[in-house]
Amino acid sequence: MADQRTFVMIKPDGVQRGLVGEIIGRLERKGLKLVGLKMLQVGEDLARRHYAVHEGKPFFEGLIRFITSSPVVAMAWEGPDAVDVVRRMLGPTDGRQAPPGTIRGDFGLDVGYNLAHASDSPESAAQELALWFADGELVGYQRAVDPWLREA
Ligand code: D4T
Repeated sequence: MADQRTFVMIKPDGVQRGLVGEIIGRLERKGLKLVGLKMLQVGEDLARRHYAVHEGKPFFEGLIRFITSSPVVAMAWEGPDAVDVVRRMLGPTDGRQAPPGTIRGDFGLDVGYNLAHASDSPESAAQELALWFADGELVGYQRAVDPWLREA
């Protein structure tokens, strides 16, 4: 299984609620590798580009207001099947439907305030990583623990 990279963003509610460490800790403990990380206040332009696929939907303007309302934490995570693995760790969009054990299922009660975003396909991961990170902001490195995470 080839490694993939995926884009993950802890949204304003996750930062405000003090869940940055919890969310990062879960992804770390899973064995995924953190290869990029920054905190930023998202501007209108980046917000609209990131959520361009939802433009025109009834929740779009509220979503832009929410994502620009307070800082977020943008990250790149790497691992086998990382896109799918992280989506399943987040759980379904609406925290009320998300099963316990998932990040949204354990911490969320709302469809909009749903703590974190993760890319939904390898193609959107590539697009989103290019949108959120400049060349040279992502790092590649070996971890001493890597041989203990997967059979050679
Ligand atoms: P993101 O993209 O943030 O990881 O969430 P999902 O991939 O799980 O969900 P999505 O693309 O369908 O929705 C994007 C974003 O919009 C918010 N939203 C969504 C909302 O506020 N009201 C709604 O009715 C829907 C469907 C939540 C996530």
